[in-house]
Amino acid sequence: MTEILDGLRLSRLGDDDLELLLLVRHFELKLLDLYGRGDLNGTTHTCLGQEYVPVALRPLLGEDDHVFSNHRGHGHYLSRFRDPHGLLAEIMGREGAVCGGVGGSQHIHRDRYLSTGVQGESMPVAAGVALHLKRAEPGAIACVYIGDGTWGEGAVYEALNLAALWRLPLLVVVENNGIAQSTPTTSQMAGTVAGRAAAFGIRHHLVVSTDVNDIRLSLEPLVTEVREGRPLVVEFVTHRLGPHSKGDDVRPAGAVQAARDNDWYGRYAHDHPEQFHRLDGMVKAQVQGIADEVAARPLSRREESCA
Ligand SMILES: Cc1ncc(C[n+]2csc(CCOP(=O)(O)OP(=O)(O)O)c2C)c(N)n1
Ligand SMILES: [Mg+2]
Repeated sequence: MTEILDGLRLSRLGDDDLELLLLVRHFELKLLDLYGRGDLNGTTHTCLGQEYVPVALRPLLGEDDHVFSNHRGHGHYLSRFRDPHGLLAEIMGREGAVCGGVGGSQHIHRDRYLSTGVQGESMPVAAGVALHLKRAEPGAIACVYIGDGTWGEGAVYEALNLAALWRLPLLVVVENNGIAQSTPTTSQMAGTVAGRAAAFGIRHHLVVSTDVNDIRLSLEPLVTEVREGRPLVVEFVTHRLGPHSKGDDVRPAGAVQAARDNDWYGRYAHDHPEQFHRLDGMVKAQVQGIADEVAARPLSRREESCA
């Protein structure tokens, strides 16, 4: 652990970025706590350990861009809207829910943001929206988040084919956490994400860093090119810190430890203790306050429906 900390010092973030990272972290921890107490129904998949991916992308995406998220999408949503009240109300089925409480954790629609729990479903939809944007709103892009396991879905390749053929402004963000539910990537994926993108003549960019500033710097020019009709696959090598959903972690202890060692949270606390401790307790208390406030609301009504 010490070697990792010494070798990879994280650069200092603005308070705003760190607050967002911490908001996502404490939101997800609170959800697992609520589920553990039996206060929530259904299921959820937290993005613990992967929070930095959408936070790094946040300023690179504008309001005119579409974002397509997946089953592990709370960080994607919070990075786009900073709306923990609406998201928690959606998951708890309370008044003020983003989609009237009928979407829950995985199926959220708001403005130009759409998530789905069906793996791969969003790829052809995002390609279609990218085609529309190219024609009607040049300069805007469709950004779609998928996991490594989702590369087992045929729809991914149909979308990549069209994206390359029609030069679509499509940004595919792959959160490669090395596992799909309980199956290691090495047991289900022949070849590589890079090789598969290359098969369609689509550019591939690998991100191994968890440093939000570094990631942004490297991605900014590439995203600008996506806006000009050059589709791109950005693959983040990341770690799922928590279980797949709730209490279903079947990984060997070594894999869980590797995720902990790579976790930005502990590393950032080590590298920037004053700033970290100033904000961490504050954001944690905010999330607790939000949870208390939302839990006390009346149940949501279906007529509220999605934006
Ligand atoms: C079409 C489809 N098949 C199966 C599932 C069940 N399922 C939900 S998440 C998941 C694993 C996804 O793995 P990956 O794409 O790597 O994303 P991660 O969970 O690691 O973020 C599976 C099999 C599903 N949601 N949709
Ligand atoms: Mg995965």
